[in-house]
Amino acid sequence: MTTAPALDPSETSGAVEPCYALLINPFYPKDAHASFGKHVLTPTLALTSFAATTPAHWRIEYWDENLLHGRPPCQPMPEVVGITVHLTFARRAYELADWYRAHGAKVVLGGLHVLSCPDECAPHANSLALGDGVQLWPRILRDVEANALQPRYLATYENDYREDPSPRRSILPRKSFLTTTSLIATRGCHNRCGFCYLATDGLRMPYRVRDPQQVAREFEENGQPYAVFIDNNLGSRRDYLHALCAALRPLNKIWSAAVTIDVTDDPSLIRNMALAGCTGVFIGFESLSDDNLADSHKKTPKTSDYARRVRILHDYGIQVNGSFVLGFDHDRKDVFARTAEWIEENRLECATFHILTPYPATPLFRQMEAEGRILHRDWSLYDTGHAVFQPKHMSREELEQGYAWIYHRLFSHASIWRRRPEQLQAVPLYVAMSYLYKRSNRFWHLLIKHDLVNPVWRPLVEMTRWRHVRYRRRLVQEQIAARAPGQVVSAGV
Ligand code: B12
Ligand code: SF4
Repeated sequence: MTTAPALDPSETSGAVEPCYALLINPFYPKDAHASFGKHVLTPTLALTSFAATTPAHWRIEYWDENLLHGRPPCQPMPEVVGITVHLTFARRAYELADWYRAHGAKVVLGGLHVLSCPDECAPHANSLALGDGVQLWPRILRDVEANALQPRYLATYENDYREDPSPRRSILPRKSFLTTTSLIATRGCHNRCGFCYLATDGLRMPYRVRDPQQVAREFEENGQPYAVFIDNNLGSRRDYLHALCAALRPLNKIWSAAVTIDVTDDPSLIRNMALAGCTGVFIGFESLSDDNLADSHKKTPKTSDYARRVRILHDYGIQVNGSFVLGFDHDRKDVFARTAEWIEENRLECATFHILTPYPATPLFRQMEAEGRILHRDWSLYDTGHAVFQPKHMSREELEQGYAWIYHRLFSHASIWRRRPEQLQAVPLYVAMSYLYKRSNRFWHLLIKHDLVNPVWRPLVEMTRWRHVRYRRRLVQEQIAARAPGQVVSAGV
């Protein structure tokens, strides 16, 4: 889980096959403190989103190096290799790019890191895609065919998102992920936190939404019981989320999504989410210190109100995966223990931790740089598991040790048990899921390598769906029983 497959420079490759494009998601080392399972939960939409715009006479193949099936194919050699680049796996992306170029393919690099550091990427590519691949990919392939490939292509995110085609999920290996239904309904976010990638220079991503019916159709058509919304914040516009829930509700499926805690301002929205199949939310609490949140310009309710808001989600059977950033300027050495205690007290079923990471070209990076606190520019360590800047109130080693400690504590038997849901019927599935996700790192590479991820996980997902459908019926019946005379309640679940 930590070493990429070798690329032998002397290896012979096949002849170049015209109009054959290979799309690669490069390997990245997995953090052993966190769950290896998270990497096969659901695939990124980076490649499938623009693969949908490939002209019919092109053959297209998808290769995710993180599925541990060895090095990407080269017999025959693709005419075009498209690689998505994030900072943590930029080095591997360049290795792949250099290898494929040396063997006759044309390499196109795209993704977030290409947008933030184009000059660093340029020497490794025939062409760079800066911005939205959905608009650029057909142009790039047309230019390849005309032998007129440009060094750079640029597209903004200001187009009408509703016009985008559905991602081409048929190219994904279905057995390799818990679900291949990664869905996206919105682009952008109403917030602009200084540490978030959305604040990267040159990335203008106005808030846009897709047609709820189209999103529901994609969910239905992909035939899986569970979907993960990969939106930055599915709750940015509440009227839209209400409409999306109405479209998802008749499917009788389950899903999870990232939202900000202020969605709980409107408990009727939480109820609608539950009725539409939401079983879990990923919430960026970021910090339990109001000062840290103010520094990062996150518009969020007071931290003293977080516990009440978590209860609203739990009351509707929605599990909470809390995301916490460690190492902010108001964090002292007690931040680890305090955060762990709060998570256990409020029974967050799952938690994810990140060491504060100043991504290049963001306001946070500029601030740290101006203060002389950036320790190095080895992007492979900008993976939120390493301290890459000098923290204010602790040493860099203390921050990394605290990060390891808090994961260890939250993945312990005692902590898993302390955080079990209050609804008794939900406990057995919670325990099974927690052990598979949090305590099986020694088995994950076997499940991944032998295509067993979906077969092993799927029964638990089906049971969760089945339990949730019954829970929804009960919710509606309770409302019917409590309704005022003459009030009409929809019984459809
Ligand atoms: C799904 C996801 C994951 C999945 C899968 C990751 C994977 N690489 O396989 C999992 C859960 C495993 C994961 C893990 C991590 N992730 Co992640 N993840 C996401 C998420 C939620 C969605 C990605 C996605 O599908 N976006 C939608 C697609 C359509 O957008 P896109 O990738 O930008 O692609 C478009 C363009 O960039 C372009 N494009 C992209 N590639 C290419 C290639 C070519 C050839 C072309 C032409 C165009 C093109 O076209 C696309 C359509 O417009 C994003 C947040 C987000 N909403 O984007 C975070 C995000 C990418 N993750 C992030 C991070 C930090 C991580 C972790 C390091 C966190 C951690 N500590 O565990 C790990 C490690 C993984 C890693 N090293 O990349 C950060 C990256 C920050 C940065 N500046 O690079 C993000 C932005 C989250 C955030 N808010 O900070 N992640
Ligand atoms: S709320 Fe989340 S997605 Fe939105 S800007 Fe802040 S960190 Fe980024």
